[in-house]
Amino acid sequence: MKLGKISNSAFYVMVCLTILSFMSCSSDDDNNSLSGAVAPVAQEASDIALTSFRANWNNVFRASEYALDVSTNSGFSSFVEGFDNLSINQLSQSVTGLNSNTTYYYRVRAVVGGVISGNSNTISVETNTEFPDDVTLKSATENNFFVGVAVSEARTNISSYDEIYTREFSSITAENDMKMASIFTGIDNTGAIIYDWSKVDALVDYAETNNLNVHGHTLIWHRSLPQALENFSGTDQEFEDLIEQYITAVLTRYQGRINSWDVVNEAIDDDPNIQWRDTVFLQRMGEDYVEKCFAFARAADPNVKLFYNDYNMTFDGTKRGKVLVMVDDLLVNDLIDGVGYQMHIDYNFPSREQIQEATDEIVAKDVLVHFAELDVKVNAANDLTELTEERSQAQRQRVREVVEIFNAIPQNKKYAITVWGLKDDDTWLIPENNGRPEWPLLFDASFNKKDAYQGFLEGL
Ligand code: 9MR
Repeated sequence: MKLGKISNSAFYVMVCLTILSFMSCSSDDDNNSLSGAVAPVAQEASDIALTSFRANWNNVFRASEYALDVSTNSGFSSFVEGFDNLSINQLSQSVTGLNSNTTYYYRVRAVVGGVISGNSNTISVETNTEFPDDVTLKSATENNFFVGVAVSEARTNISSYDEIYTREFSSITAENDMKMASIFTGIDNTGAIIYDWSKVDALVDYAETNNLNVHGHTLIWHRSLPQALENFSGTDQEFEDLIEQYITAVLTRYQGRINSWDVVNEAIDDDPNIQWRDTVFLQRMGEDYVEKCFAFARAADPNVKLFYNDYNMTFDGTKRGKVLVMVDDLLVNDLIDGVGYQMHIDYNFPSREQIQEATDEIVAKDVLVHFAELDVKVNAANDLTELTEERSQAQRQRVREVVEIFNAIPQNKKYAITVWGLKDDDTWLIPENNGRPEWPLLFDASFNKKDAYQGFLEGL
């Protein structure tokens, strides 16, 4: 049979139809779907880390590039952002920005002469769950900001505590030992304050021996009132003189050894309509008592950094507004250097956006920022009798968010993140809530690193 002559354009159409029919026949999972467009063979992942891995595949003859998909599901019904048909002109690709402890899937196609192959085989890979032991909170934040821990003098010089304090942290804060009621033990018959410096001295020595910063907490707090001030029968002026005497004595004694102090703690009222909490300090010294205390501190030691510290600042915008006004007022006379946002938060509250907004507002002021007293409740609703894997991962994510937000603050304004205790069973929250189980810290009762600890590192 004699074949008729085929025109150029008809020949072209035929070629196209042939290619199209091949394409429609090739299943997505074919390894060798098209002549000239052989699918690559994906190889096992390498360089697997907490939040990244390297995807690998073999060479396809004459491929000009490859297209990589990464998904958290093996059906590829959604893609990891940035890894949806990503074109690559080499035989491996680093996949970053992932979550730890998560299974990912990847597949790849080859492009040969403008024709795309079917999908390779699918490789699954699980990101790591823990940082290696030589990465510590301290090493990961060096030259960036202090990572502090609330300590008590009674729990120093116990090897299991010491080992973690010195390995993981660059700063300490006394959870209770530097409060007024602990130092100011009475008034003698000449009217002078009687001091007990023993625990403060021991902690400051401990910090120096172990190269730890000390953030002092707290000079003035209505909940740590010495008996002698509670029942004080002298005049208001005599009361104020005692406060000046106290602040001056503490700052003078530890000049150059304690780097910063919470001068006044929790002075703002929670009632939106009331500025100052009703305390003996307000009653005796008047509405400018906060300013007076900061001025006493500045005069006693012009080099120590002076902080105001308060709670609910991340979500109570009204309270925060009042604090910010006070900060502005103190800044007029250069009386304040930093603000502590107490981070007693929940695994699901406040939102990341709320914490970010609160942070932006303090960063806009000319002060250092301290994320103080960090602990993350997971059992406020009392629905757990043990820390579940799910809640533990949620807590890890929360800690990661908090650290990410802090870490993004301009370098010259980052002071410290301080966790409020070392291990879960030491937390103030259990006695505070009549024994309700709680696991709010970075280490468990046996001194093991928790998921929340890994979340801190992930946030950096
Ligand atoms: O954690 C502290 C707890 O051990 C004390 O009993 C309590 C009263 O002194 O203070 C706790 O710490 C508080 C901190 O000093 C200021 N912000 C609120 C903290 C929790 O109450």
